[in-house]
Amino acid sequence: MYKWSMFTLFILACVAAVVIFSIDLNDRVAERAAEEQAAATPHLDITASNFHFDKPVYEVKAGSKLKVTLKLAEGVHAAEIMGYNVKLDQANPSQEVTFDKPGEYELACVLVCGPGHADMHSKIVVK
Ligand SMILES: [Cu+2]
Repeated sequence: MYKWSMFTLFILACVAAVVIFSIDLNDRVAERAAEEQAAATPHLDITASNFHFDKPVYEVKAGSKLKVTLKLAEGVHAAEIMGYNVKLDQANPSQEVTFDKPGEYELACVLVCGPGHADMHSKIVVK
């Protein structure tokens, strides 16, 4: 009787282990699929440092829909693309934008971040 109980307990433990492993595996597969989809989404990354953006000019194709993301490499900044109603900061670093109006738009830091704040400007060129 004791051997039979131990055998049953062993089988139940094995089944539980397989179920737990398969649930964890499904979660990891779903996470990986979400990461791959995010990486495949066209994007425009803007990196801010004290007291400039990483490029003087960002060119985007007219009509493109991009996930625009503000990355902070140094200091705390916020960015606005004038004429496109795009405001990015630490709390809201990404926004999907459809660049449907060709032209040149000012990208500026809109958070007083230090002595070089007034010079933190770049351009977004939509063409
Ligand atoms: Cu600033």
